Amino acid sequence: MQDWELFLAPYEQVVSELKVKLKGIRQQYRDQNLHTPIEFVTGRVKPIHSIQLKCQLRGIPESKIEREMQDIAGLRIMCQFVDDIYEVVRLIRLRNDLKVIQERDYISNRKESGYRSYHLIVEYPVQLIDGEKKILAEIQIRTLAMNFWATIEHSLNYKYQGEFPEKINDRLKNASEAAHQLDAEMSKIREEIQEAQHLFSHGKGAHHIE
Ligand code: 0O2
Repeated sequence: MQDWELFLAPYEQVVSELKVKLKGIRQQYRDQNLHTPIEFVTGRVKPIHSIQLKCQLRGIPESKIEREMQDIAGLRIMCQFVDDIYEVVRLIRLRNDLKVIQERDYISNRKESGYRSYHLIVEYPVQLIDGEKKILAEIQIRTLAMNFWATIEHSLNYKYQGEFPEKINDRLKNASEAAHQLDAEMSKIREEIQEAQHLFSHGKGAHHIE
């Protein structure tokens, strides 16, 4: 690649714009005093050395990076509840400033490692001084518990360079199940609270949550 900085500039632009837009969704819910399905948003442009490494591992020639490497621009949306993830996906699908071109549900189908998240690949038209350019971006949507697991697993993986001993793999999978159970329990607690509030506000008296 002749000039990485120039190549990555539109990706920087896309990450900044999508961050603003996704944070905008959160703000709209807050302004209306509603539960927001988005807790927080982060974004990054893949570092050059990671792009080069992925090219080597997957045999991607530099001329095909733009179409074949779909996560150079990466956004991550953290949610409180699993249901929120599907609500965010619905909101993103409805938008007409981007086009969803691929979806991967690693929540219903968790990865072998124990990884859970919902991935969307979107095509986003960014306006540059020499015209419009369609850029691919990956949006990962996950709960705080999924993020907790993935963040730690990723940093441990880095230390072990992807080669965990079998026992560690099993323990990480168990930890992933524990995070999954925690998500399920939090959703159940929320449902019971909502049910109690509903009964109370409809004049059926106090309801005890057991
Ligand atoms: P980084 O540092 O986050 O950018 P495929 O190879 O076809 O299965 P592909 O193209 O690798 O799919 O995309 P996939 O699996 O849909 O998403 C890849 C990204 O998801 C990773 O990016 C991670 O961010 C995340 N991810 C996927 N699997 C795992 C996992 O087991 N553990 C953790 N912690 N994250 C995972 P990068 O480029 O690997 O890393």
